[in-house]
Amino acid sequence: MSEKKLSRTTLSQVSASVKTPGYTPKPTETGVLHLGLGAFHRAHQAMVFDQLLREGDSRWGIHGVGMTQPGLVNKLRAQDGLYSVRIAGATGVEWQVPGALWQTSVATTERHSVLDAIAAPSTRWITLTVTEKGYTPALAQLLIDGLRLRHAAGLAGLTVASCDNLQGNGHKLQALIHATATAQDASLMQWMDAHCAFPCSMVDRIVPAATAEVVDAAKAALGLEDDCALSTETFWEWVIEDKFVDPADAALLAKCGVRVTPDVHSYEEAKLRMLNGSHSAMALMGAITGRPYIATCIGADHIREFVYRLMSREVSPHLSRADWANYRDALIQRFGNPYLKHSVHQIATDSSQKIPQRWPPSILGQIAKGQSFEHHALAAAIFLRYTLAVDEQGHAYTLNDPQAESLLALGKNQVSDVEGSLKTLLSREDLWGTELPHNTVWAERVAYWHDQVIHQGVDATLKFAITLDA
Ligand code: CS2
Repeated sequence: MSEKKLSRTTLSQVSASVKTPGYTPKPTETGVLHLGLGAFHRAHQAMVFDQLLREGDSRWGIHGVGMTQPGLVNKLRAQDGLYSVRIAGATGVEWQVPGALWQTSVATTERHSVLDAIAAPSTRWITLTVTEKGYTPALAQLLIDGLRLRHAAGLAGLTVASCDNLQGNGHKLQALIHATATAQDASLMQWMDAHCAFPCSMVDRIVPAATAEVVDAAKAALGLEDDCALSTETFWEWVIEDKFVDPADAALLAKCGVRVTPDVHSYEEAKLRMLNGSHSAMALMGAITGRPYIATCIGADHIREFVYRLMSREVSPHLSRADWANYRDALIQRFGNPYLKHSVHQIATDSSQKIPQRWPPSILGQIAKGQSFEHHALAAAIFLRYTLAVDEQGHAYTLNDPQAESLLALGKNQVSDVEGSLKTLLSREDLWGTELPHNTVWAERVAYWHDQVIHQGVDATLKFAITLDA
């Protein structure tokens, strides 16, 4: 049975049409420690590092760390760190097996090996995709403890690249580390600020959580079983601030198609507000109307038109990314990719942590210009309806969110006390920031759309909204 599974031993049996790594792992030379070994990293940065390794630069092998769950790490270990990626776009479908994952750990049970990796002489980079809710003192403490060992060993500093969907992610991470450090860490912090680099970065590639369909397709494509197979799109973008411990990394990454620039901000804001902002809105709509995937949502004319208007009218006026119209049009195409079975419930997960980066900046921008924010008000109303945890066909769904308890309480109340629950929702600074909770017009418009959503349903309300000229 095991010889039929993808591994370093069976790699040579993989079908010839699949691109496989032509290099041998050198675990003692592992150069990148990655925290947050999910689907995204494996189909994004790991493929960039794979490209560098293919070119013979052996400093980019990855030590991948699962933060809490051992499940995926165990499966990857059984396959010697190998997995396949289906890359699907308008031009067709390709399969690739990247070979960059050389070592793995689970942070909760193998903390020492993560610390050792931070303090290993070969380590040059730390990359992070720990999700919005992962930026906790525990994460900072892990980095502090590792950097302490590294500093004590007299080694060079590291490039520490946060790749999460947070504005100014590099600054946020560095600030979190400072906020967590104690007085005894003062000289360590001085060393860190002087010798480590925290570039901000924007990462973009749609990589849904793996499904049984992809695992089956991988078996057919590879001729071997692959329990860790992933599906993604052709498009990928990685924009990273030109701020590296080793300045020569800039040219190496740029050669692989990474955009290295002093201005990540304009890319970050466009991505968070256009892609992720639309994603969150569609995910909530899909959850309530029973549409399972983003592609199903964007396939409905009225949802596509709504998303197009949301981006064009309320998001774009506040972006500094010059080519936003091309980005928007490409996004509409990308959302419709039939190969990406991107579950709306996956994207609705942690909405309370995602919405603050994705919606309020556009709403506040519109308010400052005296312009309409009806699309975002309707999205906020849909968010409140989503907290009912039952779709319009009467099927219950789970709210996976660190704020699930307070959101579910809101959800229940909206039936008996609409005004009270709207007030509670819209006064939450953790969701909307400090300014929006005091805006009465915003509150009125969300209340208006919520009433429509509850009485007419989401689809009818969206169809009505796109007839308005606002
Ligand atoms: C999505 C993102 O799950 C989500 O919240 O919006 O994972 C999105 O697919 C990526 O940021 C695309 O780059």
